[in-house]
Amino acid sequence: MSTTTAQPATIHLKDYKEPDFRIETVHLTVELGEETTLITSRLTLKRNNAQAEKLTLNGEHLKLLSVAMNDKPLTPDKYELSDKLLSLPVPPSQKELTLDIVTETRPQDNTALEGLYKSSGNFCTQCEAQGFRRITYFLDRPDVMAVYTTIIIGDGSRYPVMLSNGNLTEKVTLDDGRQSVTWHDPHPKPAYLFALVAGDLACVEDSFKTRSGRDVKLQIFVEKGNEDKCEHAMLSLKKAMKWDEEKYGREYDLDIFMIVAVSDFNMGAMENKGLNVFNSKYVLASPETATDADFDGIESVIAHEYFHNWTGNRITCRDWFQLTLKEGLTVFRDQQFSADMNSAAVQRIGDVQRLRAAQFPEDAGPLAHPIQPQSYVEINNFYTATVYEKGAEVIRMIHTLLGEEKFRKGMDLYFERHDGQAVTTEEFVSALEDGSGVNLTQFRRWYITPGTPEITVSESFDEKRNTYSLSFTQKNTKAGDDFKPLHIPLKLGLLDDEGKSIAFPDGPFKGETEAVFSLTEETQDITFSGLASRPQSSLFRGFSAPVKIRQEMDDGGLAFLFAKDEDLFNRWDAGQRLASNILLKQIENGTTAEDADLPSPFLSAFTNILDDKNLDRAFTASALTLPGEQDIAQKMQVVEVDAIHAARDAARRKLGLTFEEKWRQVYEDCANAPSPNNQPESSSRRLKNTALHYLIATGREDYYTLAKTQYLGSDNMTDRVAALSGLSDITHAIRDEMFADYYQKWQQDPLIVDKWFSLQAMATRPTAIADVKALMQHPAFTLKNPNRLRSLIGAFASGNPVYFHDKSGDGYRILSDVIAELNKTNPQIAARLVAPLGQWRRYDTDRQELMKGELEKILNLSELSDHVYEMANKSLHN
Ligand code: B3K
Ligand code: ZN
Repeated sequence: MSTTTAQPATIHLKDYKEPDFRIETVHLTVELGEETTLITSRLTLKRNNAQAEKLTLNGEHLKLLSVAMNDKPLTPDKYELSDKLLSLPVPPSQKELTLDIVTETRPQDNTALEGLYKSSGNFCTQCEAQGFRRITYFLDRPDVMAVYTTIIIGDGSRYPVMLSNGNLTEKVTLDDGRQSVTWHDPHPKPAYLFALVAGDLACVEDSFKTRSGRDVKLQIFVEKGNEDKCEHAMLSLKKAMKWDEEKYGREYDLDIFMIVAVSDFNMGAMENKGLNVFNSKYVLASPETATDADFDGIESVIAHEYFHNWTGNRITCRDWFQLTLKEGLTVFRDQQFSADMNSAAVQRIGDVQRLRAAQFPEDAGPLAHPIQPQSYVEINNFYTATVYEKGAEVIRMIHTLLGEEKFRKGMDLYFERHDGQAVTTEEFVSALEDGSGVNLTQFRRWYITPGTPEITVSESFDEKRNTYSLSFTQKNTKAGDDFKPLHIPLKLGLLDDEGKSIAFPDGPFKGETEAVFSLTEETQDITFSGLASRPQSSLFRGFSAPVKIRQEMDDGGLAFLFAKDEDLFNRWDAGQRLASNILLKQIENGTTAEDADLPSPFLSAFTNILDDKNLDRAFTASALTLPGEQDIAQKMQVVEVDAIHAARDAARRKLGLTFEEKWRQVYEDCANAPSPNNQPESSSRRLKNTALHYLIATGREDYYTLAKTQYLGSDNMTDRVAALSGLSDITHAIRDEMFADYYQKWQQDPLIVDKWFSLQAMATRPTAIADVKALMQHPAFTLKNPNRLRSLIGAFASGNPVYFHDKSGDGYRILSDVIAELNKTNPQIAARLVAPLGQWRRYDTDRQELMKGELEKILNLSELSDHVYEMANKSLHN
């Protein structure tokens, strides 16, 4: 903690220096206790800088009991100790040394959930990014990679399961009756990948035979009673292991792979070597208790953490500025995996929805940063949508530019060249370049340029010459004065009047119907000759670059693409653009769909999709869902939350009423008839529930009853939650009855109760603010559990724009009061909640003042954590 007077230091990439010493081996002995836990560490070090005269180790929130160098105890006058560092003089003549350090911690009091802490009575750790320094004094930086041996000692009846990284080498009972287990991890690793778990946990076991024939033991540890909710996680793990072998040639490298599910966890999961620790939300599932979306989330997070074994663990980051090296790449890999396991188009739509919802606003606001940030105060604030999601788009663009085969060659070279190293994004790009033979010089700018590029497109058709020209201009308001055009892959197709693909009549892609062009200039034209008539272009297919497209296209053109484009992503996107345009026009005119019919090109394309029985039902559901309120907000100069909500709501009601019969039919078909073309049942549920929501939007009570019948009669959580969410916005006895019933039935299961909080937090009914305040007083609410906190406060601030931005300012106050509380106990989570207030420039002046007022209040808190300081300060002043 720092006070508001002393501003925390900013760390710059340009100041990176190699470590003065390297740690070769670590022998840790962790004696677990109910009061204090004792950590004895023996390190062997080698000098790396001939001149260095002292060795400085990181350590925070620790009680130092003793230090010995080369087996000689050091008295306190022989070292310097501050609240963050321990410095020991080492004469330059000394090339090697050993250190023995004994520290004490109190894991049960650790509410920050970093380092060693307790969750539901079990010990666990979280060391990324800088948690290891809360366990012992260390060179806590990713370019220091050591071989670890860990001995865990404790009460074997309380903590029969004791785990760490690598392989179990010994398990004995000591003379004093305590249990002692020893783990050895042969792979050198940075401290952030260290993990330790101890508790009375149940284990679900399976195995996987690698392609070279080795048997790997797979274990998932959960709190007792949850053993029956691990099947999907285990299956996902096996699929991921196989996929990584087939797609990237990557095999697992230890004899055992363990996953532990814990209930108190700051993020989704953590890829510790051989011992992944997971938020239980991303492990536990059965159809009874988890929704289809939960199942998808588990599949992708399990895969993500597993894939880190190669992209992150065997090849790690040189420093934290390189975070996207492992995160962007691994998100790209998990997206590829999920696309291969499920519908690729639906997966891509979801990827882009997440990017636009979280990353685009970040990139347009005060917290904008390049995927490789150049400076930070608190690294934990940089686990952002930009580093992850935009980082994944950057890798995807490399993949698009190189093509599958050359991309694989580049990746093979990357693995071969850098296995066992801590590297930079530059080394990654060089390997991809060398392996593929494709020049990526200009492409590198993506790594250092903040902001979402805007591409203005204009087109012309010369009837005399039969040429069609597209002109593209790049702009990026966040890039500042030194704006330089980026290398942007443009996947493009041309359609004829009927919507059929046209083969390119000339040029480098002659004869093909789809190709990737490179936009590299600030303004650039692409011309096609030999076309009989003006084609309809389909640009940035599959979202081939993370850009905003400014293209004048009338309703007819968008409706045409919405109805016909063979690229399903672009088909969906055209529908979203069209619907946004319609709603924005209404908002501008002060009308809603209650006043006038929706335009007929939109309605006929909508009908077209509604009637098309060959489409994947999950795709149909996405295509028939209007853009979210926040998507529409992004297209407005000054966001009008109430008008957006009213316009969207009225359009939903209109679509409900206009197609009421069809929705009923769709509902019936999806509920009863099997899905066509082997689509998964989840696709049918998704479309069925889309239909249900449109029926409810009609306002007819019959459909409230239908929702209740679905809720009561259903055997799965997807349908139950969909029925509840369909009714969550209304004020009606059926709604209250169902919410009460749900809590009553599921109150014992925290993950299910989280959904109950979220649905109410996001409900847009006039009592919303009072509802949220009342829920904060509910006995099941606590600030201590990150999932519970996110389910109420996170969901309200990010998922209920109308009431979070209520004119009274009450919504903002709820958030800043919670931030103030959490600043003391869990600064990492507190800092993550600041971003919605940082969007103040997007709102009217009254709201701006209110939001800024809350940010100022936060900055004036006494004992402001560095985490919250950085986020609030940038939000207010950048
Ligand atoms: N690498 C972790 C995230 C750690 C976050 C630290 N604040 C999970 C992941 O991205 O896989
Ligand atoms: Zn990751």
